[in-house]
Amino acid sequence: MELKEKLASQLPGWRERVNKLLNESGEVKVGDVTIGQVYGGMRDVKSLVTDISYVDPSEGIRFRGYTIPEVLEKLPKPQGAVMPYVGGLYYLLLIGEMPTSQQALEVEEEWRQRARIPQFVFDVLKALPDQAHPMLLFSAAILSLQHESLFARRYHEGMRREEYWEPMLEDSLNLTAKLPAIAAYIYNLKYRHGVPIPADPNLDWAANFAHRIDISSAEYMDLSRLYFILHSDHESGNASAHVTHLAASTLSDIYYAFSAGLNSLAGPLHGLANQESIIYLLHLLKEFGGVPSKEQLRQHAWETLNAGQVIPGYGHAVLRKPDPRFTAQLEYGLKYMPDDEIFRIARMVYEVVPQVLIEQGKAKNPSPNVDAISGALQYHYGVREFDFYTVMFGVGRSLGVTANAVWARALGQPIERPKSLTTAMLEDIACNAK
Ligand code: CMX
Repeated sequence: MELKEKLASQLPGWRERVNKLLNESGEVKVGDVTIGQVYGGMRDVKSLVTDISYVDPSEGIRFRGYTIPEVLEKLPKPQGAVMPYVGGLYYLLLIGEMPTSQQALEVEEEWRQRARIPQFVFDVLKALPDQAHPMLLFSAAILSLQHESLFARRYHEGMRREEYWEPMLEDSLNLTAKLPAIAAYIYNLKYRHGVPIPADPNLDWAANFAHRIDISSAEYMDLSRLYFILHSDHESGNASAHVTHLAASTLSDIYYAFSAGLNSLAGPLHGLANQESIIYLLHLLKEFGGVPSKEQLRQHAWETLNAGQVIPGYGHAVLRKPDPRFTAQLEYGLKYMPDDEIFRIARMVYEVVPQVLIEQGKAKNPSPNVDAISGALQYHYGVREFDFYTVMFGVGRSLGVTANAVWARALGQPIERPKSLTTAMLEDIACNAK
């Protein structure tokens, strides 16, 4: 597998680079931590490292140095498609080089060969209550796959540290290969006839997801590619990436680690915000019987804030400008569904809510994030079961966190264990600083 050979060839240089940095400059300070940050969710504390993506507060995400428009333009695409192969994006995240068509197709082929899902996964899913949230099903399915972890098996057989990354890569490819099918199975089980739709061997990873939830239009296949690419990675500090990394840092395998990460994605301040956003847009539609006027929406937004609620899809811990993942989806919507009512409400919210948040003066970033509009696009194509949206976010997020996990193993990143203090200690520090 070229992917594996390429990774192996990069490792000696990277190990040397990191060792040199640590040996020669390990004592150099990166920044100071304030009491506000200790008590405030570690915002802006620079204490994680990843070379796979970076979020600039004013520019947004770059994957391996490439902006979203660059990624969408430069990655190889299936014939006739507008959006690229997700396999190419995975290659870029893992290797750091823009893939050729052949390299992107090699990843797609690896996924095709590893996509078989053992029966016990379906049994686990069917055993859960009908009313269980799809994120519970998704996380449980991935956890049950732990049974097949190559890393766990090789570790217990005895494996040299330098070899850890290899079974981690194998596990990551095996896991990511199965996710569109698992997600589609959950969708069909919960909302449709319950009969799985077999994969089409002629379709790529993302298009097969669309096919397997029975939406086979070229437009929705392109949207699926776009959706999974946009949700893949957002550097290391976001909750789902960080939880996955933290869990994996104990040398637990990627199934345990990603299942844990998904459980944090399921929170309304993180991935579940896409579900909350569409609920908000549908509520506006019902309340105003169509697209509200600016003044109606302005008043409504104030009522939401005054009731102590957040406006889902707006604000961000790092970003200070509109999220380019939002912009990419907005552009997609403007091209394919400019007259769709929900999409028009999402646009109206974008026109009104940032100004309201500025006037309220609390949110550090009044702009939309990825979740403000993703549901509107899904809704348009008929994916209206909005409690499923976070599962789709999770399918995308698997790409970034598994790529990071492979590199963390390859570079021997240690178990994560920050130090905690008591409030009394912080009070003493504050007192001595006066
Ligand atoms: N609506 C109302 N209030 C908001 C807000 C919003 N969209 N965004 C921030 N605020 C408030 C915060 O609740 C906080 O209030 P308190 O001081 O009363 O606690 C204050 O503004 C300051 O918050 P902040 O420093 O700007 O934002 P944080 O880094 O603490 O939180 C986030 C970031 C995303 C959790 C927050 O903006 C939020 O709750 N947004 C809505 C939920 C959402 O869209 N989440 C998805 C984020 C993307 C993702 O992970 O998927």
